[in-house]
Amino acid sequence: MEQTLSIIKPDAAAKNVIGKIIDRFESNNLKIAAIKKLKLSEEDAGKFYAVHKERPFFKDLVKFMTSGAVVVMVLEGENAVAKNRELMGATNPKEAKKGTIRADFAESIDANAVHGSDSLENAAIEIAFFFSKRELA
Ligand code: IDP
Ligand code: MG
Repeated sequence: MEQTLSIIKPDAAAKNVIGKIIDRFESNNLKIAAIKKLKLSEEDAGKFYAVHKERPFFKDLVKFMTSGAVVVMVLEGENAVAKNRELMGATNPKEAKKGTIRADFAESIDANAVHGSDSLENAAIEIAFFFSKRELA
């Protein structure tokens, strides 16, 4: 059993498709182990995406991620990290496979509907960034 971090980004939350996205996870044997809706501060977003600090799109990414509320979740299940990445589709929705969340709900490479941890190691770091022990009980 694995856990991974998922974020429904501001574009998707604003489009009123939170439930539709959660249904993709639940229909594919991923359980919502923890969940909350919040608005990231600039500091939060900068810390969360610190690995991308040197990338040309970093500033835009922080601006976008703080532009509205997000839904942060811990998904739990067999191969949760890889399964979530598969359900999300490619970073650029134009390259995402048919039927994936990004193909169906995202507009552009910046506003791409969802985040998902890219490894088990990063999943643990990202989960701890957002959730306390009590919330994960
Ligand atoms: P991922 O979300 O599929 O793991 P990453 O490469 O980790 O993709 O990038 C993090 C986020 O940064 C992406 O989801 C996207 O919102 C944004 N991003 C990545 N590459 C670009 C780009 O070339 N232009 C603009 N935004 C980008
Ligand atoms: Mg990534």
